[in-house]
Amino acid sequence: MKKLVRVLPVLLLAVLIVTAGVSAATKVWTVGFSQIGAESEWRNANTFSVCNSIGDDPTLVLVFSDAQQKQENQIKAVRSFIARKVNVILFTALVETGYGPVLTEAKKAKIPVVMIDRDVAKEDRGLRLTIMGSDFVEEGRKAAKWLADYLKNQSIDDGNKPVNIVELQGTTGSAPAIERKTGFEEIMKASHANWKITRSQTGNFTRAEGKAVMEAFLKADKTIQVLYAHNDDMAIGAIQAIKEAGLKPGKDIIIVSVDAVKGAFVAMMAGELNCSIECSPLLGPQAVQAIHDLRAGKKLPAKINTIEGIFDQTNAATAFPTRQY
Ligand code: GYE
Repeated sequence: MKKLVRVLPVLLLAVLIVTAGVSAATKVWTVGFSQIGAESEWRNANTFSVCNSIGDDPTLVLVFSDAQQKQENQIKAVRSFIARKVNVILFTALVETGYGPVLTEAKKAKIPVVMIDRDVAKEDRGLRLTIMGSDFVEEGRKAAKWLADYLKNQSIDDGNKPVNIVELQGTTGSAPAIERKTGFEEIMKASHANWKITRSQTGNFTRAEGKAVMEAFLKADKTIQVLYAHNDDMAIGAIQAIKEAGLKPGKDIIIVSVDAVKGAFVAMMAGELNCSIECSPLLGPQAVQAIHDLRAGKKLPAKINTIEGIFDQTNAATAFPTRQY
């Protein structure tokens, strides 16, 4: 009897917790997700991760919109989410600027906007609740630092002779293109005065444009030593162009890129890509966590960072079997 008296409050508490869980769980939330397109392996993995994580959650209903690389489509999508009175908006900004008015509309409608991946411009950041994703400036720094070590170890850079670098930029005006350039140049200016970015053009984060731009670079310039590509897809396109020009990618031209998608691992294992800085697209689980926290009335941190690594030809084969994207 004594034992039962002791056990009863515990049981009661357990019942209370379970009921609270059920009632909170039954409060279904509608989530609007405005994605920018399907330009790269990274983007497809990101769409898959976010849509699946929401789809697997019985307490969430997803309204998905693919903007097909057009800002006006994104603005329309966010307006339709507002008209539908969704509970929360997940949003990736194609480019940084131009979303102020539509974000103001969401704010007026009291719908929280959680940025995933690409942020909006500084002046509009007060209109969204938080941003989750990678530190693109840091990725640019990591690329430059990796390159510095590699060039030194291979006795290619003596610190005096010029090192000629070409750059394939991501979508003009997008956060990762701006910030990956900034981070790389920061290290270059601080410690490698002899490095020169001799050509720099956008390849819009796609294989096809990466290839086309690299072809043009190679035709115009026989002195290219390094390619810095803002993503793997453009690097993979460029590798094709380099081969077609009769050169050896990864040897005649050293290539550093960002994302660490499976295609990059294949290229590294073939000796054709030298390094890829990881940028994880697997933001679905943390997006769902943030929505749960919001629904529970918790305050979200101003920035939710992802943890990432660096891969090159020394560790690509070991890491490859466990890669999820
Ligand atoms: O690096 C690129 C994609 O915004 C971080 O967009 C993302 C970038 C990614 O197309 O592959």
